[in-house]
Amino acid sequence: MKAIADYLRQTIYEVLPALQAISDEDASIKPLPQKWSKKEILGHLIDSATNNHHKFVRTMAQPHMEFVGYAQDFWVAGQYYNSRNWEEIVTFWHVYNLHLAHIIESVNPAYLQNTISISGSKPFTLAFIMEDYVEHMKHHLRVILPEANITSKFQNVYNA
Ligand code: NI
Repeated sequence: MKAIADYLRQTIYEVLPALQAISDEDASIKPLPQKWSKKEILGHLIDSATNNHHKFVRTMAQPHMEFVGYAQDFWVAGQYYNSRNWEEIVTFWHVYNLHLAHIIESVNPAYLQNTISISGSKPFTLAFIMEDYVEHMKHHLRVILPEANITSKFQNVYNA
């Protein structure tokens, strides 16, 4: 899984300077009342990180894991990401993902075929959800940084 971990770290370091260059004021702007600001999108990626952190470690612990989804819009609104400091959101997202890259890199290969179902979905392997996690992140980073030309190796089909 070193390739996926490297892919995650590479994604982070590719966009980090551009994220840090965005002002706190710009990061708070909501394009439409019902659309997420940059703070809220990166906040959603922190929520994805923490939910996937649980998925990764819990799926390592047993051959099959039944997990629950989460109300994404409520998580973003309910945590008031838009009134958080942008620099701190970026740092938190950055450092949290370095830890997830470490988990992905270090996972015992014997666990990679363990499976997880989310709210009754079909089972996905741990290897697949780790890969898909990175693609979901890229999908949202493209919205924050449309000019950054963020490319994908895989298709994001599972994480939303
Ligand atoms: Ni999403």
